[in-house]
Amino acid sequence: MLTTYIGIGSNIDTPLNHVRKAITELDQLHRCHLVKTSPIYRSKALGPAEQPDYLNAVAQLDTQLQALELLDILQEIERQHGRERVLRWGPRTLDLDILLYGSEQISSPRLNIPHPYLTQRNFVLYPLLSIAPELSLPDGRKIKDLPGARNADDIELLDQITVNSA
Ligand code: ROI
Repeated sequence: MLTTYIGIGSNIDTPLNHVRKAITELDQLHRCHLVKTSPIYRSKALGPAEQPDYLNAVAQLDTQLQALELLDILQEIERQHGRERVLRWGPRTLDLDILLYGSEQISSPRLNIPHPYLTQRNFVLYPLLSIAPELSLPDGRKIKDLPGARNADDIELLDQITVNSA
C-alpha cells in the first residue's frame, strides 16, 4: 500500500453533490482504502474570472494501484459526473487530481507527480494541510513551510449552515 492524496474540485451543477458523491466513490474503489478526507472549502475561481466559486477538498487514499491505473479510474469517475473537457481552465462538474503518489516523482505525458500546481494553489494546500500537517514533498520540503500553505484569506470553510445553501 502506498499513500496518495487526491484533490477534488467542482464549480457547476450542484458542486456539493459532486464533491460528496466523489468522496463516496473513492471510498468504494477496489485495492484502495480511503483513510481521511478534509473538510470542504469554498473559494473564488482561479483562472478565467467569469465562472462560479469552487468547492474543494482533499482525500488521503491508500492504494495498491499503479499511478496510471489510478489516473484511469479517476478520469472515468470524472466522466461519469458529466465532465467535459472544453476549456482548459473552464468550469467543471468534477476534477480529481492525483496530488502526490507516495514519495514518487513522475513525469510523463499523461501524469505529472507531484501535481504541477500543488505548491501554488492554496485551495489545494489548505485542505491538504488540514489532514496531513507533517506531510513532505518528494524533494523534502514540508507542505506547511510552503508560502501560501497557511493563507486562508480567500478560502471559506463550508460549515453546516452554508452546506444547505451551497
Ligand atoms: N479555482 C479554484 N478555486 N478551485 C479549483 O479547484 C480550480 N480548478 C481549476 C481552475 C480553473 C484553475 N481554477 C480553480 O482547474
